[in-house]
Amino acid sequence: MPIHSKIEIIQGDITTIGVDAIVNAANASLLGGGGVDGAIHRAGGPEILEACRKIVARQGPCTTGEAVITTAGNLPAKFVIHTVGPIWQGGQNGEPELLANCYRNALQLAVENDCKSIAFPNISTGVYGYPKDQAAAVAVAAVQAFLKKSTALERVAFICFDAENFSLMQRILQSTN
Ligand code: AR6
Repeated sequence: MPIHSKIEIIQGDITTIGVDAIVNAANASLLGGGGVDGAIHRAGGPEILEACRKIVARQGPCTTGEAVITTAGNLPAKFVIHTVGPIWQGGQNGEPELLANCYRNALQLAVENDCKSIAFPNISTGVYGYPKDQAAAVAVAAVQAFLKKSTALERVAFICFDAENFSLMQRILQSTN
């Protein structure tokens, strides 16, 4: 299947998406927060937080760009992959590479757990302040590069909560096809 037909852009709420894994834009503590993180824990229930606590007890806080996997609790997805995006600091502090690592590591973890489908939010573009146009370009490039070298995933969806991210993502994806 050509790579471009595996990628789709949807406007909506990631907690409603029935894929094998949804990705959470978490923070280092993995203890929840606002934005998409809050929505995932609210909708998924306490099982997710319990699993996150165990991970932190075992390995300590998550580093930026790292990804870890838990149950999805009550959500329609099977797993939640939690990754920690970079906080935007002007762009000269390795932000693009760190953001690309979030996508790469989440995709790799999905494949290792036999997932065929995965859905991403627009990591770092809320509270963490990453400019949406630049984040969209990094996200699309990282996913396309991964799908070129690994054929295990059949579907990668970007779930854009806001209209601005939705139209930016569509434009960037079209320009690369
Ligand atoms: N489904 C999909 N996307 C959503 C949803 C949803 N239900 N809700 C919000 N978004 P943010 P960050 C979008 O702030 O910038 C948390 O407190 C939102 O429109 O959730 O990576 C964590 O605990 C935006 O485009 O994550 C961290 O402390 C995108 O999700 C911190 O925020 C990301 O916005 C992480 O900041």
